[in-house]
Amino acid sequence: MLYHLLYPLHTTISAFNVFRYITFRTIYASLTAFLICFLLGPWVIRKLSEMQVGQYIRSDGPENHHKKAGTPTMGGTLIISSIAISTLLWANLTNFYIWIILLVTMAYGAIGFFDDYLMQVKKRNKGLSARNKFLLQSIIALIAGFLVCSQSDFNTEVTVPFFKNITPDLGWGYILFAALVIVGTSNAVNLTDGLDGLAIGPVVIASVTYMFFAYTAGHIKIADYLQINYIAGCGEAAIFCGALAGAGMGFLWFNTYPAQIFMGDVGSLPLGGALGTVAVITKQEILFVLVGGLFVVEALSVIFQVGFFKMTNGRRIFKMAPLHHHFELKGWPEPKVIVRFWIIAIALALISMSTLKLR
Ligand code: 57M
Repeated sequence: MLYHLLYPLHTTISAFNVFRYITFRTIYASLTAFLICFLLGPWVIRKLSEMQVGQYIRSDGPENHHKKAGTPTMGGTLIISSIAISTLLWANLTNFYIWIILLVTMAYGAIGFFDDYLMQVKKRNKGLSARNKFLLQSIIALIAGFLVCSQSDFNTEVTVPFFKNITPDLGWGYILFAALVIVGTSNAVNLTDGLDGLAIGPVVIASVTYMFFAYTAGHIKIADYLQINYIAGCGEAAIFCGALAGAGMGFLWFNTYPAQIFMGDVGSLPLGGALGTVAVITKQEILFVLVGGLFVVEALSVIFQVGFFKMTNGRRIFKMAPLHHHFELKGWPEPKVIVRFWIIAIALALISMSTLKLR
C-alpha cells in the first residue's frame, strides 16, 4: 500500500524514491512485523489466557513438559496477522507471487486455526483428523503449484544444488512437485514445534536465507552473474520473507524459554507452508533440505521411529521422536537442546548460501 501511495509522489518529493527499492521495503517490512508482534504480544497473551486457550499437555511426554500445562497457545494468529499487515503495507501488490504466498499462508493458517479451535476452545480431545488436515493442505498446495506454473515467466525446471547443468524440466508435473514441497515443509515445521522457540528460531533463519535467494533470483544482473534462474518479479518475495523474519523475532520475544505463549497449529502450519512456497517461487526447492535441514531431520526422525516401531513390534531407534524429545530424555536441559539446534540451523543456512558459488 505504501509503495503504491508514496512512490508515485517521488516526482515532487524526491525522498520517496526509496520506496522503489526492494531492500528498503524489506527492512521496513521486517521492522513493522516485529513491532506489531512485540507491541501486541502482551495483549494477545492476556486475551488468550482470559479465553482459557491453554495448552493441553500429553501425559506420555517428557516429564518437564507437564509444568507447561495451560500456557496460552494459538499465538500463530498474531504471527500471521502481522506478516499479512506488513506485507500488504510494503510489497508491490500488483505482484502475483506475493498473492500466492499470502494465499498459502492464510489458507494454512485457517486449517491450523480450525484444528486448534476444536482442541483448545471446544476442548475436543482431537482436532482435525490427520487425514483431513493432509487433504486440505494438499488441495491448497496444488492450487498454489498450478498458479505458479501458469505464470508465463515461470519455468518448470528444478534447480539441483551444486549442479548448475542439471535442471530437469518437470512440465506440468511441477505442480505435484511444488505441492509436495509445500505440504512437506508445513508438516516438518509443525513436528519441530515442540520446545520453546525451537521452531520459530529456525523459521527466522530460513526466512532470512530465502530473503537473500528471492532478492538474487529477482535481480537480472545478480542472477546472471551467479548463473541462477532469473525469475522476473520474484524479488518482491524478499519483502514477505522480511515480514516473516520480523514477525518471528517479535514472537520469539515471548516464546523463548520459558515460553509465555505457544504458536499452535495456526502458526506452525502456515509458517512451514509459506517457506515451502517461497522455496518454489525462488526455484530453490530442493535446497530446502539444507536451508530447513533441521525441520527435515526432525521429520525424518519421526518417519524412521514410526517405521521401525511398526516393523519391530515396539522397538525404538530414538528414546522418543521427534528428535528434540530424544535429547531431552537423554538429560539435556531444554534451553541446551534449543540453542544447539539453532546453531545447527545457522550453519546449514550458511552452507546453503554458499551453494550459489559452489556449482
Ligand atoms: C505437534 N506438538 C507438540 C503447541 C505447538 C506422529 C507423531 C510423531 C506426531 C507428533 C506430533 O503430534 N507433532 C506435532 C507437536 C505440543 O505443542 C503444541 O502443538 C503446536 C504445534 N503444532 O505450537 O501448541 C507440545 O510441545 C511442547 N511445546 C513447547 N514449546 C513450544 O514453544 O514446549 C510446544 C511449543 C506442547 C508443549 O509440551 O504441549 C507436541 O509435542 O505434542 N507427536 C509427538 O511429537 C509425540 N511423539 C510420539 O508420540 N512419539 C512416539 C513415536 C513412536 C511416534 C515415540 O517416539 O515413542 C510426543 N508429543 C508429546 N509428548 N507432547 C510424545 C510425547
